[in-house]
Order: sequence, then C-alpha cells, then structure tokens
Amino acid sequence: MGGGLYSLEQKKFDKTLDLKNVKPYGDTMNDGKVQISFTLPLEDCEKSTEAAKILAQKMGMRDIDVVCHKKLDNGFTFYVVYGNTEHNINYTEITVKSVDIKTMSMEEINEYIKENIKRKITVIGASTGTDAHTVGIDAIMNMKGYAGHYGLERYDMIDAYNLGSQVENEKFVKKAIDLNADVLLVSQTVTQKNIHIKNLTNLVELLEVEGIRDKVILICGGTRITYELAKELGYDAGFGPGKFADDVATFAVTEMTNRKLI
Ligand code: B12
Repeated sequence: MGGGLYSLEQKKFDKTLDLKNVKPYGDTMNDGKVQISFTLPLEDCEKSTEAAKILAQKMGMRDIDVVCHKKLDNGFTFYVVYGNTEHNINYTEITVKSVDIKTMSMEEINEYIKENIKRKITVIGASTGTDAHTVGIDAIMNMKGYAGHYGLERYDMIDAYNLGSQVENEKFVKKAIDLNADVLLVSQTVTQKNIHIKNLTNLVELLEVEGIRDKVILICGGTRITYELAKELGYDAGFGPGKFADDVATFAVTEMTNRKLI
C-alpha cells in the first residue's frame, strides 16, 4: 500500500502545460489563481467589500475572496482580491520585439570597446521632464549598481554622467552636445496621461533639430518602457524592469560598432 493517500491525491492534480491555453499557476497547474489589487472611491464597509467582489467577477474572476480591505483615507478603500480567472492565453501566438544580443559582462564590454571603438565612450543619462524618479537611472549608472550589476560609472572604458532627475529636454540635449556624448540614456517612470510619450517624442524632435539624432545611440527605460514602444517613438532601444547596466552597455557598444559611430 506504499504511497497511499498522498499518491492518490497527487494523481488528481492536473500537470498538463498546454501552451495554447496557458492559465495562471497558484498551487497546481491550470488552477487559474490570480491576485489583484485596486482602490475604490468608497468607504470601507461590507457593502463596498461586496462591490469589490462584483468588480472582480466582471473582470472574469470566479471563487473570489476579498482577502484585504483597508481604509486609505476618508471615502477610499484599498482591496486585495484572490480568485480564479476564467481567461487563458495562447502562448504560441505571441511575438514580441526585443534586443537580441547576448549580454556581455562588464569586463567583456570594456575589452569590446578597446578592440572595436578604440577610445573611451561618453554616456549621459537622466530622468527627464517632470519625472523625479531617480532609482531607475541610478540603477543603470551608479558606481554601486543594482541587484549585483555594477552601473556604468564603474566601467573603465565609459565616461558616465548621471544628470539626475527633472532634467529639461533642452538642457539634456545641450549637455549631449557639450560633452560630445555617444550614448544618451533617458529614464521615464511616470506614464500617467501618457506624459512619457510626449516627453520622449519631444526629445527626439530636439535632437533632430540639432542634427545629432543619427550621431548618438538613444535609449530609454522605465517601468512601462518596452523595446517595441521605444522603437515606435524613434529610439534605438528601450529597457524595462529586469534589465541592468550590462544589458544596456552591450546594446550600446554593439550598436555603435554596427552603425560605425566610432
Ligand atoms: C520610489 C517612488 C517614488 C519616489 C521617487 C524617489 C526617487 N528619488 O526616485 C517619490 C516619492 C518621489 C515618487 C513620486 C511620485 N510617484 Co512614484 N513611485 C516610486 C516607486 C515606489 C518605486 C520606483 C522605483 O524606484 N523603482 C525601482 C527601480 C529600480 O525600478 P525602475 O524605475 O523600473 O528601473 C528599472 C527599469 O525600469 C530600468 N530603467 C529605469 N530607467 C531606465 C533608464 C534607462 C536609460 C534604461 C536603459 C533602463 C531604465 O532599469 C531599472 C533596473 O532594472 C513606484 C512604485 C513601484 N513599486 O514601482 C512609484 C510610481 C513609479 N510612482 C508613481 C507616481 C504616480 C508618482 C507621483 C506622480 C505621485 C504623486 N501623485 O505625487 C510622484 C511623481 C513625482 C514626479 N514628479 O516624478 C506611479 C507611476 C504610475 C504611472 N503609470 O505613471 C508608481 C508606479 C506608483 C503607483 N503604482 O501608482 N515616487
């Protein structure tokens, strides 16, 4: 009778991964468990908890538990809702555009620059426009780096200038010209009302007016920046969460060589 109840229970679990019908994973394959959070402009009470549940139902969730409801302020309540989604995705149909280069290490990038570009390169970076978020651009540029990846200031073959946050596009472009920068890094974290689109587009226009757009590698990044969006807006690449200085530097130096900007 080896295995007994445990092995019987095990057999009941669905273990099929069907890439045409992928569902979220909670405890077992295809259980469809998801957790979402949102705020309603309602007082925290039983009626508004029910409202949160109904909203989750309308979003395609079933077997719903409102696992957290907390007053944020008068008339505002924050909810965390757990349940099963009835939706699935066909993973085989999805195509995305992304940077398709094997990321080099810091040492390899320094060597690559020495061999292929034969001089130090200049990189400037900033959070531009009204954006005050500095952590993203610091993650890419700071000497100390982020999540175990040293920032560009640490690279021997890179002169890195982090201009900080809320840098006007005009000042950014002027600095690029003054320093004869090879690579421009722009961080945009706030995307409310599409402010990032307007600001990123305006920067491209200013660079074109100054006649330097084609002479630099222009890269943007931020929580909601994708490679595809960056390309649409006239950038050479875009990097979001999970990307680090080595990914960005690998792309920049390879692109400089490919475009003979050396
Ligand atoms: C810290 C923080 C702040 C701090 C910023 C302090 C500072 N010195 O940076 C303060 C309190 C000032 C702040 C203010 C605001 N914030 Co804020 N903030 C955050 C928070 C909690 C963390 C952001 C962060 O540091 N992430 C960590 C970094 C490492 O991640 P990252 O930026 O994504 O960076 C990575 C990649 O994206 C990429 N990357 C980033 N930049 C670049 C650039 C390049 C060139 C490259 C290649 C890659 C790259 O590399 C990084 C490493 O992988 C987020 C919520 C969250 N949890 O994300 C909200 C958040 C970003 N803030 C938000 C908002 C709305 C605001 C305010 C408008 C709030 C208000 N009403 O006042 C203000 C805006 C101020 C302004 N003028 O910009 C929203 C943005 C929503 C949106 N879609 O626009 C968020 C998402 C919170 C939310 N859920 O609502 N914020």
